[in-house]
Amino acid sequence: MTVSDPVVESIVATVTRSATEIRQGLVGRRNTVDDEENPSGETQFAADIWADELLAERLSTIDGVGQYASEEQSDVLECGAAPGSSDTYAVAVDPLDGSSNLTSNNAMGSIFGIYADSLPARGDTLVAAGYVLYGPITTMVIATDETVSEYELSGGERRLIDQDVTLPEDPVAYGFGGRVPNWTDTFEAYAREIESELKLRYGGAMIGDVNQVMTYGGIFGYPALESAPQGKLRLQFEGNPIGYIVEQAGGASSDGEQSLLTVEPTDVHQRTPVFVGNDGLLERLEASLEESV
Ligand code: AHM
Ligand code: MG
Repeated sequence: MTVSDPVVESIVATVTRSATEIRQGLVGRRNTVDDEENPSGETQFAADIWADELLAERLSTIDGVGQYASEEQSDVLECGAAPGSSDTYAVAVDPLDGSSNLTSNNAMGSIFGIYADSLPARGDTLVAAGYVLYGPITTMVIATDETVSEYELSGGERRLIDQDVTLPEDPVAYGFGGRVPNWTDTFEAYAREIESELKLRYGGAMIGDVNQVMTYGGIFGYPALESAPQGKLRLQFEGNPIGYIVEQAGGASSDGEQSLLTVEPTDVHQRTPVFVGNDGLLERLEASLEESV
């Protein structure tokens, strides 16, 4: 199965091919790099820098990709005609999501969003988004405006295993980031309700945790913290692509007040609270955050 837009298909094929190499290249790149921080002020692992260089080189040279941006680089790379004009897109990437899990050898991911507009762009200008999950096997989920599909990746190829991924109606799993003492009172009250209804599944890599929600239904959230009112995750590289994927699969996304896809971006590296999952759970979340405790 191919994606109907040729530029989008090229991007997806390139990520597919690269994912196998990224997975193999993790060996020997689990160390942090002294004095290196990403634009969000976080320590970088050797694998973060390497995966970004590999994807930047390959994605920026695709005809029809006008901008490449990544969580690991301060500046947007201009590499073609301005996105928005003549079938040119901007690609925003989190090359290695959850890379602190390299130390403990747990799941990680790669995330990409393909925007029809110049970065920073609203999530509702995404034409496709996807993620790779490096679990016991490597899988990829791709959302377009037509459908959400899941693939198994092997040897640089992808094999379709589900061409219509939808969130199960009866939610089972939840995972919330940040330390409980740093949560706001309103979010803590909501979390207490949810933990009495659903099963905790939190592994410290958003992609692993979101894939639990995609598989079993439920909610993933990284909320605003008392110490970090904008939360931890980034809108362009994480919030928008995941919000788009979950919404296309029949679920909902929110920054606590509105769909992530309608948030007006001001900066490529801006952070946002991120919530994705079943509609009903997201509605309750937004109602709870409005209340005072
Ligand atoms: P990263 O993309 O720099 O690895 O950071 C994002 C990760 C998410 O995958 C995950 O949900 C979150 O950070 C975990 O943060 P914490 O360690 O605070 O639970
Ligand atoms: Mg990330």
